[in-house]
Amino acid sequence: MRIAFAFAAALAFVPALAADGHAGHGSGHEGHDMGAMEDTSRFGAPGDAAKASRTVTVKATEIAYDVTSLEVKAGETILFVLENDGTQDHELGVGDAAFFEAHAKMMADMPGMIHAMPNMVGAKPGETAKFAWTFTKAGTFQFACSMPGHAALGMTGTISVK
Ligand SMILES: [Cu+2]
Repeated sequence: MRIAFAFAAALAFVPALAADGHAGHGSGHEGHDMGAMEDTSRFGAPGDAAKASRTVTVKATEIAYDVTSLEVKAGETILFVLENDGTQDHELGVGDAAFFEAHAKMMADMPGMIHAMPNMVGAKPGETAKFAWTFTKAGTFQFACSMPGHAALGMTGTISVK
């Protein structure tokens, strides 16, 4: 409970800082960050759930995922299912380092925003959310929770596409 309260207090404090930032700076920097997020072609494309070759269920608790690595064949579509078995909101997104770096900045600027992205879902405690993603390129990518601080505490994993 103590951690949850501190977390809520931190979120309540951030909007004032974000408002100052918007007043003092131009929009060029933000535009760059958003661009890095929107270009998901670096790690794949939105998938058709009906054509998924398998379902990967990831359970979220405080503060961990029960899956930490995943191997995928290039061209494969995965149906990701996020099961929130915890007591806080959690997210599951797929991307590369640049995507998560840009998304973390956006989360700090706009706390409490609703995510409507093809490569990411969020779930409240006890809820389940899903999305399908097609991995079009070989490489090492990651999945992570974008709630502030969660990835650093271990809510992240590696996706190896071969
Ligand atoms: Cu989380």
